[in-house]
Amino acid sequence: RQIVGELREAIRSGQLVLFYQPIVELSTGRIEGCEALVRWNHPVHGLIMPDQFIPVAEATGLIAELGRWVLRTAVGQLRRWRDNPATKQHDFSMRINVSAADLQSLEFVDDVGEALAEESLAPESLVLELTESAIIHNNELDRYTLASLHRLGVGLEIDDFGAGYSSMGYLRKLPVDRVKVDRQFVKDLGKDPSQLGFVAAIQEVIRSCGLEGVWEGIETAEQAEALRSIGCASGQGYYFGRPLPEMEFTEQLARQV
Ligand code: G
Ligand code: G
Ligand code: NA
Ligand code: MN
Repeated sequence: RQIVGELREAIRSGQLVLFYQPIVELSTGRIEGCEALVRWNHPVHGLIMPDQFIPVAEATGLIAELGRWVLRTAVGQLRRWRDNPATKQHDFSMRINVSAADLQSLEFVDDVGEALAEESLAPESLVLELTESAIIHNNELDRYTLASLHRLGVGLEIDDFGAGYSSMGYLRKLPVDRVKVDRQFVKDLGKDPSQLGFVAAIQEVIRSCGLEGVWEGIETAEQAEALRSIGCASGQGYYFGRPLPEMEFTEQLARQV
């Protein structure tokens, strides 16, 4: 279809942009990282959201090229923030979304290693967000890629935890460090009193697996405070900041340091 050709051209001609959303340490409110979220700045249609073109990229194999662009751009951005006196912070980390197809590619691990080396960044400064569905088919190649990424030292995070029908067994088996809990669980905090107990139980499952929880979809001060009160470490959501273009996010970072 026409959109495939347009998207290929978009990647090559610089029409894709990354927006950045803060991830915050709940106990202090400090920005500890950001998630890079891709948008397509289309010359005619304006800003197109990823749910409109990521599935197309995945279905056509363009996702590998798109993923490489995201990786390079995000890592380059992190280097610029590290070099900028207004935004230097040592343990600030970049999170990128990785699709199932990336794990199926043997070059992916090398791409990640090279991108970090070229910008002289420590592997821990990059966290890869993997959806449950990406990990869950759990074949030989996925396991091999995950183990190699783990050995490389980049952070590995399960995204949208609890959204699908997957089992919890893999939390103990996969070499991941963090779990980002699907935003549906935060939505009812502050409305339904029994929800806090439920969320605390999820938090306990994550903690007992030796993992850190990241809570997304935080939109109010009450939700942030409720999560903090039960010991949740990190949060993300409109309450702390929307996904922003480079310049605006840089200003948000600079205000904080
Ligand atoms: O950006 P938005 O807030 O609309 O993101 C919607 C979804 O699009 C995200 O949850 C994520 O799954 C997907 N997405 C966003 N950016 C990327 C990206 O760079 N790569 C991949 N594979 N998916 C992305
Ligand atoms: O986990 P995932 O990659 O799907 O998360 C990113 C998506 O979540 C993006 O589409 C982003 O715009 C959206 N998002 C981020 N914070 C919030 C929030 O507080 N509320 C809602 N409804 N969506 C959010
Ligand atoms: Na994500
Ligand atoms: Mn999510």
